[in-house]
Amino acid sequence: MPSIPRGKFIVLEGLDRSGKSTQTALLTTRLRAQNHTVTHLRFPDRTTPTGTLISAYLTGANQLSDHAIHLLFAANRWEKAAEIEELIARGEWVVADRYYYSGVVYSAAKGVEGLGVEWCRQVEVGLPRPDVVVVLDAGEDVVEGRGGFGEERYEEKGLQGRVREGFRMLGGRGEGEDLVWVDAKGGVEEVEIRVWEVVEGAARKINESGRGLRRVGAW
Ligand code: NYM
Ligand code: MG
Repeated sequence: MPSIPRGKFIVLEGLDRSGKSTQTALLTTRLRAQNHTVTHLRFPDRTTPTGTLISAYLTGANQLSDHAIHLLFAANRWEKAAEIEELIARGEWVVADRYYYSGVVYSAAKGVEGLGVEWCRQVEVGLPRPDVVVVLDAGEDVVEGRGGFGEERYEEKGLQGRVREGFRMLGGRGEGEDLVWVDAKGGVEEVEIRVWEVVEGAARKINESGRGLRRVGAW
């Protein structure tokens, strides 16, 4: 009898208000309808102790140094690392709304001395590496016009533009082949179909190759 294929680790990335929450929810629903067991994660996970601090920082309720908040975001992922590996090994799927790519590019987009991409990425090395990262591509001109934009720290057009450039830069460096851009400007259903094509293709390749889950490597 063939053994059960391992689970898949899928990440959706993009600017604020690019539709990640909607699309991760739709993807999760679709996978469950196909009888997969799916854990839907969201980073930052605001429910844990580190997440509470992060949330207060984002809403402006507390102040933290740029390095300290960067490390909290990373810690908030490391809290979930072992769980992700266990779920995948058991044949289950993990769908995450943001991951370390946001961690690197948002912090680096601040332009703070000593907080460049290499420094920022170092604390992410060793985390479970996603099988595919779908980057929902809607530019800063699009997202700034969407409802709710500007409510939290970082939701500012100039920074979002630098974040978008940051995602492009990650696509051209080590493990950049994991990132796949999907046009996120159309309707929800249109975008969902595009996301699904990417995810289905990635899953098929993994099942064919039998490749295991990897870890984020150093640059
Ligand atoms: N963000 C998110 C970071 O700055 N670093 C990270 O590691 C992660 C995961 O937090 N503006 C930023 C991006 C968002 C903000 O995320 C909150 P969301 O998905 O808008 O709740
Ligand atoms: Mg947001």
